[in-house]
Amino acid sequence: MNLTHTKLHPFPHSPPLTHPTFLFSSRSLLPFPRNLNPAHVSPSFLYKKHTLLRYGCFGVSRSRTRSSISEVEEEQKQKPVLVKRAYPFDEIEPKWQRYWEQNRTFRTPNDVDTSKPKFYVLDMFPYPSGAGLHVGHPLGYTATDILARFKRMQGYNVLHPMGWDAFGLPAEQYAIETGTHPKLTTLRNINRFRSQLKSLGFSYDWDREISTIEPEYYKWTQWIFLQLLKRGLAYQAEVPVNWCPALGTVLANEEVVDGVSERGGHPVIRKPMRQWMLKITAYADRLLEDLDELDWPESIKEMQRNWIGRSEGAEVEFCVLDSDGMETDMKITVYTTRPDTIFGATYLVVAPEYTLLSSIVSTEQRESVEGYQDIASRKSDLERTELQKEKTGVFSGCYAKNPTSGEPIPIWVADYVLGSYGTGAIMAVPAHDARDHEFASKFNIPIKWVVTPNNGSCVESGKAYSGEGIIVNSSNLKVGLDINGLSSKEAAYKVIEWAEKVGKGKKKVNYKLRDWLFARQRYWGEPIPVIFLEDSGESLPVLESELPLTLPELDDFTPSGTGEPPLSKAVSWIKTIDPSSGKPATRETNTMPQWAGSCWYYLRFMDPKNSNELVDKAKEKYWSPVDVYVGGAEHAVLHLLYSRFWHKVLYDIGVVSTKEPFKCVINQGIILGEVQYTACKDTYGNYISADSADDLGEYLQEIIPEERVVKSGEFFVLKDNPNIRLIARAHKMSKSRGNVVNPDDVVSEYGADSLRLYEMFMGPFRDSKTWNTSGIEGVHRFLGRTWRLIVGSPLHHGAFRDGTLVTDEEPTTEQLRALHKCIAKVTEEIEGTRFNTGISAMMEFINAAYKWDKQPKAIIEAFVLLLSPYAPHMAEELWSRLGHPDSIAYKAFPKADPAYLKESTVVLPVQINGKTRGTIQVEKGCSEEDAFTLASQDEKLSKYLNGKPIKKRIFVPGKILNVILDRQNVKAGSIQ
Ligand code: ANZ
Repeated sequence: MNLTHTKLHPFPHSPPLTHPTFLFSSRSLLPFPRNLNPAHVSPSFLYKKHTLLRYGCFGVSRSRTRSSISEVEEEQKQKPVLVKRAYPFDEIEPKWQRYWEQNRTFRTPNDVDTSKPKFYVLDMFPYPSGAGLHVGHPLGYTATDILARFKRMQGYNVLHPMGWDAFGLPAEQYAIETGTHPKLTTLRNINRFRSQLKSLGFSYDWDREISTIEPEYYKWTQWIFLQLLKRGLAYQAEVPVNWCPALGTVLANEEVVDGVSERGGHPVIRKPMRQWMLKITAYADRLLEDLDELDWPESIKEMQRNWIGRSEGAEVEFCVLDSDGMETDMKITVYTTRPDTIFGATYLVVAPEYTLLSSIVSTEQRESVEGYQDIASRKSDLERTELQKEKTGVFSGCYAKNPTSGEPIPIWVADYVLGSYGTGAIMAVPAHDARDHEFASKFNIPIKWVVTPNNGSCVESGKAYSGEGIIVNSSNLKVGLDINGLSSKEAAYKVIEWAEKVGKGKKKVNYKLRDWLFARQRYWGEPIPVIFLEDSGESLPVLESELPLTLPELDDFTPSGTGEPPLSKAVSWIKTIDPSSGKPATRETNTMPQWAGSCWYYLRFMDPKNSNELVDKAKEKYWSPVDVYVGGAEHAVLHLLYSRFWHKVLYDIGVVSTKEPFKCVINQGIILGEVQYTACKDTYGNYISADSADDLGEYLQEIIPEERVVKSGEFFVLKDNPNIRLIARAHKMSKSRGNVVNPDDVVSEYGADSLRLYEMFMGPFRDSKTWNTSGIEGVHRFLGRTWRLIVGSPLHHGAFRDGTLVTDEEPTTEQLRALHKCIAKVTEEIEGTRFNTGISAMMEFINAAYKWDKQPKAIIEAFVLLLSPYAPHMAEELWSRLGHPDSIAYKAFPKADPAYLKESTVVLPVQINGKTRGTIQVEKGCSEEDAFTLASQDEKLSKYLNGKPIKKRIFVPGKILNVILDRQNVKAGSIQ
């Protein structure tokens, strides 16, 4: 079904739905399950079934589309400015940013006093894209900035740097399209990013700024490569790459979509090419083991474990038979994690790219096998191994002998087996592996049961039983193996023991982790420092003294068309001489992948200008490891794994002193766009409630502006018709959806402090959250209230007075209590990275302070210190108005005094003649007399006490007041 059909379109005069006003992709057309409530499912799912209204029909909507952005902007220009500035942030913020810059306030000196504790807090440095910062960036950056400022105030030496991961594909693609040198584009983008970051008041040490594209930086990236090469950890191999014949270039995985090039839609094939590889697999065990020590989110650690994918099993040899069924010299070695199931192996499968395949395949089957190999070469590994995908394969025309049962079994070729894993061949056990079962059922291959579930439960018919259990049908005394009756574990052990004894196999550990393909056929990357002798082709490392090997200038960045990288066009650069032999040589023209520069940048920040060493030993020892590393969950595997690998190599060669680079990693959540409300309509254009839309079959959707929506219980409904339930959903911000919020706009409307505070206040730091403009107005008002409390209301002409309203009076106990409660909470919440609840505590404090007649300086100063990591511009301004000539950034963070944290009052039960008649609230140290007076004044208790003769009073301080009345003098009936 095509979403652009007009059959059900209620607006006959509207143009067909073909322009990009659609909100959702129409790629898949899944049926809409009846039991799903549309109010609870993702609209991308909903849109698989129904038609959309075009944007023009939506009325006023927050949703913008590319074609309508200008209309909406025009409309917004005409709107009156709704938000009145709550305080003069537009004067304060540039003033303090200038101050910090001029005074280099956040510079971490090279020679810090190392007797003080250190705190290294790092953001995943950004790729400076042409789009500039989006509001997702400041989320992590504000959190790290709060931590950095907080720790500085606690007396730590803080390292809080920023830099640029600046090599990358978009700049190169732009260069190809426009001829603009990627360096120009990248530097322009860096300048924009830097000024945007400065406008948010982040306390980076800009003296330490680094960029991966600068030769002084990539000199050391190249140096690390040479160390890897020296240790055999970098090597060359023929590896299949995505080759696009029409574009004449190799494509990165992200440039290939469904087997065709993203640009132009040309077919892409997998073609072996000479590549540089890094032997990360040599570190697989250490990368796995050391994960346990790290204070990282469990989910990332698990993803890394899965990526490394350690599995224990066995390699077993199967002898290939000739056409007469006799054993040949040829063997196929399979890798299996279930040697216990070997008697059930009724066929073998080899991958289409299996190297021995051409010598196995029979003459009759050769053509179909080669045809199959060709088709498989166009598929990615992911496509091939997708479980749901229908299995395909061809018979090789040849058989092998199952070494345990002695039976001949067919050898098939199928792409669900990958050449790059294990041995590229498997023994297929269709009774106990789902993929094998599906394959065997399709091609009528026998299925032999060899495992029964332990608990005797039935096995679902028509399906594989993949669990462990008790072994059956598995004995052949001719080969000396009987595993019947054993558990899967015992049987596996025994099969391995048998295979080792008869020389047919061995125990084997395998990893999913592959060596890292470390070459790109691109211009905009670090040159690989290797030369090739012209006569022998031998590869030699460039001398360390010749580094950096700088990227030559090029005017033409287009691919060469032959698969040779663009650097092959730098003819004079390529030609060189081997300094040791004087022989002519040529340079490597591949460049390093984008991951390279980001693998070790955290080390360079410790010593960014060192031209003799990657990092000075003493500095590294002091600053390592990174204490807190904040970034997006999308880097959970590759970046973090690659840098851990390089770090371990650097550890082995004595460059770094710690086994791991990042002690604690935190992923900030994603910020979704504003919630969008959608109503369902039947084909006549009548609204229908979202919960019943499902029954209709096809239906339409209309975006409803927020003004027409109210909340009713858990749901959102139309204001003028509460029976109509709406779909409420927030979407990832994207240009095409038109829901991107630009931080620059927020800064100019509300100020950087409001943006910082809002991003922290939106919700728990690690969770996904939705942007909400009224939320930012809320925190902006809070800052305004804080300002007015301390500085006073605006004067009649709108400006604010100089100085503050604080007084020199001694604070009251109540004020001290409110302050210290706030200090304790803010401190605890920053330490626990629960920034949102820290802000709530400050809001509570300000509410309490508004009830006081006077604002004692001692209280307000401490509060301003608390506020400063969050809203540094306002805090600096208030701090200076409070009479301090220098920055607040290094002033001691207040400490909570436990004396003020204890609850000051207790609830005291009051008994009269042994019966509890009520309670009174008293100060903790309250005397018997005061307690009695309070009880006599209490509305409920007074009627028992007033005017009554008292015989005795028993008072246990803080616990109870018991009053015994003189009964003889009490008139009957007056008390019970
Ligand atoms: C026989 C068998 C019987 C298997 C059974 C599984 C269940 P992991 O844990 O991922 O290492 N395999 C081996 N090499 C393969 C390749 N190159 N491509 C696709 N599959 C491959 O999985 C190892 C299991 O995956 C191996 O154990 C093998 O199938 C399959 F009841 O061997 B098994």
